[in-house]
Amino acid sequence: MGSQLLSTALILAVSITICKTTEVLRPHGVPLSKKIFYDPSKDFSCLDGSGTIPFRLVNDDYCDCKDGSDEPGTSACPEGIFHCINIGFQPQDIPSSRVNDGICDCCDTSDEYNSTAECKNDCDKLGKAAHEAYLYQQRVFYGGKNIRDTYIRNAKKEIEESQARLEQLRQKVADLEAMKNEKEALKKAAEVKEKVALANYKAKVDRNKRKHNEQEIHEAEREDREQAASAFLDLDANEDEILHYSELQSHIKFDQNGDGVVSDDEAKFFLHMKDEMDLNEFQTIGWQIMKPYYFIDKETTTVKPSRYRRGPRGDPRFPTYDYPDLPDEMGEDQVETPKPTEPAATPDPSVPYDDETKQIIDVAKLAKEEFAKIDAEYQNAQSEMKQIETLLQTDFGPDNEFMALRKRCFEFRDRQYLYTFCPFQNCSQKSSEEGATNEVSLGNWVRWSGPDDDKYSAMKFEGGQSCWNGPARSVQVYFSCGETNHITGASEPSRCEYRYDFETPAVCTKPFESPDEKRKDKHEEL
Ligand code: MAN
Repeated sequence: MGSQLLSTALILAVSITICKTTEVLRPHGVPLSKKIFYDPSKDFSCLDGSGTIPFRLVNDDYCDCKDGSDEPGTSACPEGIFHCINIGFQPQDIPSSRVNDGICDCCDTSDEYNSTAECKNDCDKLGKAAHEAYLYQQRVFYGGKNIRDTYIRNAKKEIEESQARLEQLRQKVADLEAMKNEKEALKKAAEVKEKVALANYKAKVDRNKRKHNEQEIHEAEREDREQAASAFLDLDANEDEILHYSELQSHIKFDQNGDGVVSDDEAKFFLHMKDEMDLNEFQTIGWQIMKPYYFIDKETTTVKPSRYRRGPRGDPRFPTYDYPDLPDEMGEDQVETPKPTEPAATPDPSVPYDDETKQIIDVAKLAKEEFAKIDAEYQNAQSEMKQIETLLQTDFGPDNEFMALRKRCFEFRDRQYLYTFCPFQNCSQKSSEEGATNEVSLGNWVRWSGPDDDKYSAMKFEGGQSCWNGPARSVQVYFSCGETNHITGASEPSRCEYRYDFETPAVCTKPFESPDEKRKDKHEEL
C-alpha cells in the first residue's frame, strides 16, 4: 500500500508537471470543460455518481469509478477517455487504453508521457495545414457566396418579370376567352348551316343518281327494243313486217343441233313455237330468246347487221339513236355521277358543289379557321400561364437561390453507372458503358428533405423505377457549399436507395469554422 501511494504521488506530480505547458492546470487527460470536477482540494466524485474517492487516487493507475472518470490520464479503466489538448491543432479524445501503449496518438505526444515511444509534437505542422485548408475553404465560401448572391438577384428579377407576365397573360386569356366564345358561336352556327346544306345537297345527289339509274334501265330497254327492231328488219326477208319462221330457216346460226339445217321447230323455237310474229310481239318476247343466237357470227349468206339498222325514218317502231340528253337538275358539268357525301356533314373536296352550297361551306370553313386560330392562341397563353404559375409556386429556397438550377441537369460517372440529376425534375441512372441507352428512373422531385433546422440542405426524389422485389427507386441529394455546381459522389447506401452529394454555390451561406473557432466552441485552450 505504501509503495502504491508513492507511485500515485509520482504520477500525479508528473501529470501536473505536463499540464503546466497549458494555461490551465488540471489532471492529465482531463478536458477543460470538465476541469471543474477535478478539484485537488476536494475528494473526487466519479462523474457517473458511482462513488467518491480521495483526490490523490485520481490518475493513480487504478480504476475506481465505473465510468473510468478517475483515470482520464492512465489506461487503468476500460471505459476511460483520454483528452489530448493538442495545442496548435485540434483537441482530441482517445480511449484511455491507448495511453502509454507505445503508439503516438495525440499530436502533442501527451498520450505517451510515460512510455518509451519517441513521439514528436507535430501539432503546429498539423495546425498550419488545417489553417491552409481553412483558408482554401474560405476562398471557396466567398467565391460561392458571390455566385449565390447573383443567383438570388437573378431569381428576384425573374420572379418579378414572371409576375408581370402573369398579369399580362391573365388579361390576355380573359380577352381571348371572350373572342374564342364569340368565334365558337359563329363556328357552331355556320356548321349547323353547313350540315343542313350538305344534307340537302346529298339528298339532291341521291335523287339525281336514282333518276340516272332509272334512265339507264330505260335506255337499256329502249336499246334492246331497237336491237330487236333492227334484227326484225334484217330477218324479215320479204319485208311484209311479219317474221315467218321460214324466214329464219335461211340463217344457219339458228341451227341449234348443228345438223347444218334450221328445222321448222328450230326456227319456230324463236317465235314461241308459232309460225310468225309481228314486230311488237317479237320485241316483247321473241327477241329475248333469239338474242343470244342472233349475234353468233355463222352467217355467210346473210349480212350480219351492223350494230343496228335503221327502220324507215319517222316510223315510231324503229326509233333512232338520237337520245335526248339526260334530264339533269345540276347543270351540264354534273352529268357524271357525283359521289354521295358522307352522312357526317363534312364537305368532300372531290365533290363539286353548287354555288350556294359552296358558299355555305366556305363560310363554315372560315369560321372554323378563325375559331381554331383564336383557340390555339388561347391554349398557348394558358399553358404559358400554367408554367409561370408552377414556377412561382415552386419552393426554390429561402431566397430563391436554387432557381438557378431549375433548368439544368448534372451528370456523374463512376465505374458502373452514369448518374443524372435534374434539380426540381428527376434523377436517373444508366450503364456507364459506351452507347448504353437503357435509362433507369431513380425518381422525380418531391420535396426538400434536410433536417428541420436545415431543410434546404437536401432534396428528395421518389417514385423511380421499381426495384425487382423491392421499393421504387429514390434519391436523396445532399448539398454542400462549392464554387461550381457539380455532383461530387453518387452511391447506393441501401438497395435502390441512392445518395448524391452535390456542391453548389446556392448553399454558401455560412463561412466554414476556423480551427480556432472550433476550439472555442469546445471551450478548449488555443
Ligand atoms: C440495377 C441498378 C442497381 C440496383 C439493381 C437492383 O442493377 O439500378 O443500382 O441495385 O438494379 O436490382
